[in-house]
Amino acid sequence: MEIDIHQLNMPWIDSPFFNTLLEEADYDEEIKEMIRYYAENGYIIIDPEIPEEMLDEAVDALDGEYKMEGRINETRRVLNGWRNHEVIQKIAGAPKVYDILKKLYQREPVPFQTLNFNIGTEQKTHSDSIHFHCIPHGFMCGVWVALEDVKLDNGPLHIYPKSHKLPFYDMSDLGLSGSSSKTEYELYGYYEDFIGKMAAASGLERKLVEMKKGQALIWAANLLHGGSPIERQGSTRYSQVTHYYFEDCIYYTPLHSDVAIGKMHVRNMHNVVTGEKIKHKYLGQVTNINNSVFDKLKKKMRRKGL
Ligand SMILES: O=C(O)CCC(=O)C(=O)O
Ligand SMILES: [Fe+2]
Repeated sequence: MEIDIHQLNMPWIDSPFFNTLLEEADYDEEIKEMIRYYAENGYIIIDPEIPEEMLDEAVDALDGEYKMEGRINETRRVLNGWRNHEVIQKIAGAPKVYDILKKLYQREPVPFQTLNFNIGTEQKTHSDSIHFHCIPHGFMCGVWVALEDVKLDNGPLHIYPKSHKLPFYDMSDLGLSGSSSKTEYELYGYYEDFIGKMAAASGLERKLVEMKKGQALIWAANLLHGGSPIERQGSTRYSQVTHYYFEDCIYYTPLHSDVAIGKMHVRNMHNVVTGEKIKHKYLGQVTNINNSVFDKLKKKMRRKGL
């Protein structure tokens, strides 16, 4: 029996045969270099070729959202603004971004969530995989678009280059039961504390990322990142993050799961560009995996008025 290294069920950037696969690929050297850089460092900065008017239109749309009573919660973020603003949907579906993501992952991108901000998030270091994991692993990335210049003083992103190669830490690795969460973020503080200490112990460099208006940063699923402190009081940091999965996976949230005992919070999502419901697939077959764990959690939260 012989396995075909071209048919493995994993992102090619994570394949043990990546060098051979890339060498064989029909791309010019510049594109190969971009893919190699991403595979090695877990991020790249690109020009997503989004017209300037579109960036400005998104800022105006956000100003409208932030003025609306009851729309924004204490996290100060606009969640899934694509439902109300075509421009957010267009940024998520930027052709150049799709083109690059297809090259990086060799599968069709599936944008499933947008987040917009008007100021820095100051979010602690984390890997998106704790929220957005999948089987097979690794078919997820974030695309962060600067809607204005981001400097060192208005809460830039920080990243740990190469940290995507660290192990993925599940809640059970921390001695915690994700599916026992009584609220959405009950255990998240423990996770953040662990990741902060783990990142420092890793010896990896923490890098602040300055970006020009219109540039985008793509990070791989497990890359450690967060928002840095806002040093200039009152400064804005308009931005859009679109989170993408790729086709042909089961998508779930480890923060609320205990996979080893069959408790998996699978995600109920829509493609933010097409509006279609996203199907879960296992080895090419659509699977109607149920979401009972999270449904119970939501019911519990509702009962408690949370
Ligand atoms: O914009 C930021 O500061 C961080 C956002 C982030 O981590 C995310 O959306 O996954
Ligand atoms: Fe994140």
